[in-house]
Amino acid sequence: MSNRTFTMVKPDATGKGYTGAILDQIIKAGFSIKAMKWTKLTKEQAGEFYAVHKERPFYGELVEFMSSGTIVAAILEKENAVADFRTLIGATNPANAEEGTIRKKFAASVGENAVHGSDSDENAAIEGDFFFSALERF
Ligand code: RTP
Ligand code: MG
Repeated sequence: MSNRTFTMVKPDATGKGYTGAILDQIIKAGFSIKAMKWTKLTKEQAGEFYAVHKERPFYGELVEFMSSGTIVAAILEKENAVADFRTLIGATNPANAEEGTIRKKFAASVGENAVHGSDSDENAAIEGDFFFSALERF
């Protein structure tokens, strides 16, 4: 089991000024930041990042949304990082998310749900490599 995961603060949350509060909750939950950048994806980059969802009905909407504003991408470290981070963010649909989770507090809808969290160790590594070169991480 790896001790790293990858996250993005999504455009809805950066646009509403929630970035600081979300990062604060992540750090207070015991994650340390091993790389971070504030950036904006092109449609092509968002499409490539979410290529696993290409056949899903929401793919077009997802790509539009994820390229619609700035995002904060980060590599996080903690024991049991992938599973613990998904517990911290809560269910994909904020209506189903536990009280106190990041999505419950900051997300508006299933599409615009404030944060991304990797779903496996393998994808955490792939997603971290998508955003960060060896020089940008430690
Ligand atoms: P994420 O990858 O962003 O951490 O979210 P997740 O694992 O909880 O959910 P996933 O199934 O991987 O879906 C990726 C993102 O697509 C959008 N989505 N929209 N309209 C819809 O029904 C729908 N379903 C998913 C969400 O932004 C979701 O986070
Ligand atoms: Mg996912």
